[in-house]
Amino acid sequence: MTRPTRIIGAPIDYGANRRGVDMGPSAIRYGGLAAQLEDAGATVADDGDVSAPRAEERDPEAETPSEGRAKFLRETKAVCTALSDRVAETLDSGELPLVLGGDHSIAIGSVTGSARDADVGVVWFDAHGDFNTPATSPSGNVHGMPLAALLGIGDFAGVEWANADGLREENVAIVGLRSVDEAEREAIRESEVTAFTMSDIDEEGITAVVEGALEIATAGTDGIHVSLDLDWLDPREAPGVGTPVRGGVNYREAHSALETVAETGALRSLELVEVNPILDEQNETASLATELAASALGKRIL
Ligand code: 6HN
Ligand code: MN
Ligand code: MN
Ligand code: MN
Repeated sequence: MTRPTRIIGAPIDYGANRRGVDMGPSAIRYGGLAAQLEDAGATVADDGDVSAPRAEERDPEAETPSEGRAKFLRETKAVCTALSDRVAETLDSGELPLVLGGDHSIAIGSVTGSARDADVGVVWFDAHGDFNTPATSPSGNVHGMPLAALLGIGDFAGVEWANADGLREENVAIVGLRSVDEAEREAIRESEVTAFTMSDIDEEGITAVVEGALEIATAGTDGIHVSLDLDWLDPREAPGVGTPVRGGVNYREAHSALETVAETGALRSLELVEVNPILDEQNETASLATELAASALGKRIL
């Protein structure tokens, strides 16, 4: 038995350095999302997309942080604030929000919405730490910052729209890490966040690592938000992503991980991000995203 699921698209690529992930929501829907979710036993409603102005019409530096760089901060704030409300409303109505990105900066909206009236844990499947701040970011791209923003790290401290009320560092687990910037590494180490690297998966296996991550995210919380950056997978499995990094998990490991998520019964909200159809092959990364969502919602072979 699955809860009714509501799809919410966030078609933006303000936070990434190459165009294309703004087409992710369309590609994922076209890849058969609704049918996959129905196979998983979910009833599906689709809210369409939150509205987002075209990047070309905007000045990326219109709003600048007090230190460092964060491109399209003003637009990211507007979209994430709207998304946050939609996610919170969806949960209020007893449905499970399934957010489609878009670049990973949209997690600021998804997680603040999910953690508005509840204590929430987060499992962050990603090649990257997404723990930069405007001051430490080598790129100024906000998709490298959402975890730091949600947790109020550095200059994100006290930034109302970006900090997640019901999220504590000790309930956050990153899984699959293999690309981290120098200052980001320091910040992760200094935090209470737990990071499971690809080496941990090599040594312990995917099941043990994901069980460890879920234990962290469920400890003392009302439920978990799963943020699935498709670059978590190896680029051979998922070529259509904004920032591919070799050495990721394979197809079976990815499914197994999301099946383990489903088994907890604790899934509260889910997002699929960083699908870039322009770089994809025959929409295979988007299709894979739909399959993984179905696994997270409890689809089984038998
Ligand atoms: N993502 N660490 C790099 C940066 O620019 O901050 C890459 C971030 C990638 C973020 O894939 O969601
Ligand atoms: Mn990411
Ligand atoms: Mn990533
Ligand atoms: Mn707040």
